[in-house]
Amino acid sequence: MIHVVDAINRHKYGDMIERSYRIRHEIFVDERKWQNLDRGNGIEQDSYDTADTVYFLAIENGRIAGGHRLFPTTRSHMLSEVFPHLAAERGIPQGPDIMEWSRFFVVKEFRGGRVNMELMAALQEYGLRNGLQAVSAVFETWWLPRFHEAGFRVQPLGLPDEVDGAMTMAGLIEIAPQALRKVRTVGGLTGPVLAPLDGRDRSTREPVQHSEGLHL
Ligand code: A1S
Ligand code: SAM
Repeated sequence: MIHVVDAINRHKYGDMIERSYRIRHEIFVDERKWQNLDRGNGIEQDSYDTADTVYFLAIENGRIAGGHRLFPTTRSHMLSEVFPHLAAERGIPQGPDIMEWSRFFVVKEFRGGRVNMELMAALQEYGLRNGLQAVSAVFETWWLPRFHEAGFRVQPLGLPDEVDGAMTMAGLIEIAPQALRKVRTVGGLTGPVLAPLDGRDRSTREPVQHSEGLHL
């Protein structure tokens, strides 16, 4: 199951978010070698880890197996502050119904299967429950076939460019019932992946029936 953690329910997750920063350091600094994120303290945390950040954590038997995060585009965010040139063609999408998606990871021993698919499905499920139209993201181009296979529609915001030795682009990913349906089918998921209640707002807590008959 995927747990949604934000400022409202963070106290219920003890030190899970702190632990996720350490895992992010192992994955993004040590494994991916994104050296500009290294603060030398074993914790990977940037300006987009704030009280406004919504964290998604895959928790398996009390252990973090993966995660990602969303940050409001109504604030300065990674695309607007660090990578605006990647959105030179279509501009930077901003609004209350668009969030920026980043730091997607699966811990090594959980790779190659269900955790990845659950984390992908969690994005669509959360987005549909919370009225998001889309998420923006800056990603290496090898994500495009992954998005396609999962049924996510991506609108490129500009031309790809090299970042840290990797071809990287910005895109707007649609939140849509058909994407949730497809990712569930491809991932062999039989229903909602978001963990039921954790003290957050009503929309995230209670499963609902989407207007197109989809069980969220
Ligand atoms: C990005 C921002 C997001 C918000 C979008 O047969 P393989 O091993 O070649 O199959 C692989 C590759 O096709 C591809 N892939 C994974 N990592 C790649 C890389 N660094 N460069 C090029 N292609 C890569 O995905 C296939 C499956 O990968 P996997 O690791 O066996 O399994 P899984 O469970 O799908 O996990 C994929 C991720 C990317 C989540 C996992 O490898 C991971 O956590 N990597 C480190 C963190 C990371 O790079 N995150 C993306 C940046 S945020
Ligand atoms: N969208 C990605 C993510 O999910 O975190 C980051 C963008 S790009 C694929 C990877 C590059 O962005 C790496 O060189 C990484 O060091 C850099 N990067 C990630 N977060 C950053 C930040 N807050 N400030 C500056 N560079 C950052």
